[in-house]
Amino acid sequence: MITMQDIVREGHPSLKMVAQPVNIPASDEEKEILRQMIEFVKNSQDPDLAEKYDLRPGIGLAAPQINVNKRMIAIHVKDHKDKLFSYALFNPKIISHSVEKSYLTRGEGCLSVDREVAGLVPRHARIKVKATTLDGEEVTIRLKGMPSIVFQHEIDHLNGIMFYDHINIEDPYAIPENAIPIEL
Ligand code: SB7
Ligand code: NI
Repeated sequence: MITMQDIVREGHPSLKMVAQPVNIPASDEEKEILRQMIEFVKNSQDPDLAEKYDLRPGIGLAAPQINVNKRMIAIHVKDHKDKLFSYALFNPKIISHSVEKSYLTRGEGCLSVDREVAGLVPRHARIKVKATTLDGEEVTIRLKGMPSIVFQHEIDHLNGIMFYDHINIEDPYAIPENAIPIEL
């Protein structure tokens, strides 16, 4: 089982690397790691399990955060209408995105960052992602709102990019141009 002890923190080289694509069909070992990743994300949102295992609630996880340098992400998050977006994916790729942006009004955090980082993180408002599921099926997923932001946060991890790399250093709370505010 994955716990916080497995999560690498800022300063670890894994977080700055471009992760390797997974050869499809994925190996049993790769599938098992991805299954554990989605399990961790779900467990971290269960109050009893989170307390028992001292998990910080997370809505997503990327393999480099557990020091696995492969293109795998797990996401378990609800949108503003309470619709669940639960995905465990290999080789996720943004194949198109809106010009319009969005941002969380309260900024972002990261399980690999043990400090509050102030500032707004501009993201694409809408994205289309192509990926392969645990069952080996190729899927195309259209996302907006919070799920779109979480996908972009996780895919960034696969490219060695942290959420704060997007924050305007001169003025962290400058409202991004042409962007939809999203309240958490
Ligand atoms: C706020 C939090 C996350 C994504 C977008 C906005 C995920 C936090 C957990 N992670 O560090 C996953 O990489
Ligand atoms: Ni993160």
